[in-house]
Amino acid sequence: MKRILTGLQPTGVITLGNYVGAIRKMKQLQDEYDSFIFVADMHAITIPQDREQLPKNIRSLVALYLACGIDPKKNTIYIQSENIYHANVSWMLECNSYYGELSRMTQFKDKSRKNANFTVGLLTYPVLMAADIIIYDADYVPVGVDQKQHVELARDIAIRFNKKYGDTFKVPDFYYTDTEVKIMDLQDPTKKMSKSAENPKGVIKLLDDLDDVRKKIMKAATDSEAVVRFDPENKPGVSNLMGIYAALTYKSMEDIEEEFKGQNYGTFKKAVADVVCSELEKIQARYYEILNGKELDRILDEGREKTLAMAKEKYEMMKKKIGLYRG
Ligand code: ATP
Ligand code: LTN
Repeated sequence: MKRILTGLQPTGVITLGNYVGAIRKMKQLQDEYDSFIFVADMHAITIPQDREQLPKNIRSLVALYLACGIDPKKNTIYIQSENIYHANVSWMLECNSYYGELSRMTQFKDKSRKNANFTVGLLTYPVLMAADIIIYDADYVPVGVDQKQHVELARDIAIRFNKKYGDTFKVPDFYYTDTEVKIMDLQDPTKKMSKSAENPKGVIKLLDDLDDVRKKIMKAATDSEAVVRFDPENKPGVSNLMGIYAALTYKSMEDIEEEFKGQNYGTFKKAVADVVCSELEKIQARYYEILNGKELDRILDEGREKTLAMAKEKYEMMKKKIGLYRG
């Protein structure tokens, strides 16, 4: 059975973008693949985090995975920082990665531009991500398109290590779907919907109050043409709402255009709000039950023990190949 693996950062409540871009893909694939999903908490500290809030976010993210339908019987679920091998493997990979390739990563360029005093962790972030992936010999990595470049770097690093030290890692691949959607900010549809956006009105979080969700959608930026037509370049707001509607109903853009032919944006937005709220309502109902139950810790303990044993094996193999042992 081929293996898929993904992680999300516990940097706040996850968004509709994270759900469609990553979690829901994992849910759809969990029957066909050996599935690994984790909390990328060490990636989260590449930018400052509140130390009281972070543990709450970590727990909440796991509860959200489960509430979104990630089945603990079909997935290995764990927390990155509970496994010391990720950072150790990452160091060995860092010593086989280049400053040039890391400084060219789009995410690094964006985030370092926002804060001149950025940490080195922001630069080496994709190497830790490569470690997360290749320690477990993952075949495919289901992430949103914004993370594709990092998966390609993980490929390059795996290939380079294999060439230099002999076959050690499986070379991973970005997981492509035919319905790849990048959900954009509702207020500024030229930017991706992001957990850390400054304006909360443009972002739908999975635990948002449903009345607020409805308001945010009804107030989403559109245009003056008053035609529901998919044209991301000239009609980014309407196209984004169509993308959300398509992702949740599995309808094609043509079908959606047909469905709302001759109707105004108010009617269209109401339909989008209805499908979003009905999806979130189900998730929220399960979330609170799971968050307060005992099951969550048992699942995480099991995930930790399983991944520690797997990662240790790879780590020892790497040490031997590199020559890190008593002569
Ligand atoms: P932050 O804003 O804190 O940087 P983020 O919202 O971009 O975070 P991540 O934790 O970096 O979220 O990403 C989690 C997963 O969600 C990744 O696989 C990423 O590709 C995917 N993702 C994030 N935003 C979107 C989006 N707007 N549309 C589709 N997929 C997305
Ligand atoms: N960088 C990813 C989170 C992440 C990840 C990974 C995703 C860390 N390690 C390994 C897939 C595989 C992000 O979504 N921001």
